[in-house]
Amino acid sequence: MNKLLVGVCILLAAFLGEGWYLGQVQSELMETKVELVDAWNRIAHLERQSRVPSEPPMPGLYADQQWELTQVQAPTPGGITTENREILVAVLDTGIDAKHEDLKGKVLAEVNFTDSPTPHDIYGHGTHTAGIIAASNNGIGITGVAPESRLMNVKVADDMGWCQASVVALGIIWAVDNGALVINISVEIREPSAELEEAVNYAWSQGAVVIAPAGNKGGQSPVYPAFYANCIAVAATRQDGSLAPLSNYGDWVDVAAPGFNIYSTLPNNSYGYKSGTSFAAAYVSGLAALLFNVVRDTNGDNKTNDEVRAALDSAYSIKR
Ligand SMILES: [Ca+2]
Ligand SMILES: [Ca+2]
Repeated sequence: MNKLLVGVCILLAAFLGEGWYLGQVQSELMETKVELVDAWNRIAHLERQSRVPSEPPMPGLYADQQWELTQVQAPTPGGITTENREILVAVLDTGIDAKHEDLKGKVLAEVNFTDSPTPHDIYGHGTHTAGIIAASNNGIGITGVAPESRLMNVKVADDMGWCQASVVALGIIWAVDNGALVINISVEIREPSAELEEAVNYAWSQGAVVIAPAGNKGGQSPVYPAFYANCIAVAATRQDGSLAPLSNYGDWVDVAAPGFNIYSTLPNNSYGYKSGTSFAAAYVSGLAALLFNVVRDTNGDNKTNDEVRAALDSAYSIKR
């Protein structure tokens, strides 16, 4: 637990934009340092922009700490070049309300692996996740972490929020085969599944990153797929940067991100707050989408998911 708290403090410092943060990223990824600064500036810009009254607080905002963000040199809106590719993010969840005013035009593909009669989001979880990642920067509602990214609605959890490992595995394979580079799986499954692990490994082998919540039991027990080596496990922090009480933690958790009282899109053009490691995972998926724009294949393996993961690990990791 002490190690985790240290990590959370480090995470908090990262969000403050302190020099050591960029320094660490730069030292580990010299090739991409300028681009990473751009990505960071972009995020800082989005957070400041969200103070405009027409756009209520962005998910996960450290509202009390925004004055630190003003210390970061942010580009003007017209000068943003970081997000020049439309990265495809698969949202494996309870579906997405693709007609939401803040998600219109975002969902390029949808598939329903559940018994529900519709791929749309009845339960309300997947639409919230989708907004954190990709809500439009359009002067209404909220702005997602990667507002230029595009989404795949891969419904793997039913209208009560339940899902099975084998179904999630199918969803992962479908998403990868249809071009997703970021696979956000905001579900937690208690029992390990060889099928699920194989699907995660397949996604990694095809150049995608897989991101999943560490779980909401407030303990150290692993959940899946987050526990698997090729999946980035995300714990949730509160507004003050401390670990959210509901968040799981432990040596198997990779990074931490905002996941408490997160404001985002809900079905039928509404908005609201939710808490949980699911939403922390969504935040990291948005960052991953941004990073796919800026990293280069520094080790020559013809994939950039390893560089994206390295950047996330170095900037947001829970030090052990
Ligand atoms: Ca918006
Ligand atoms: Ca590479």
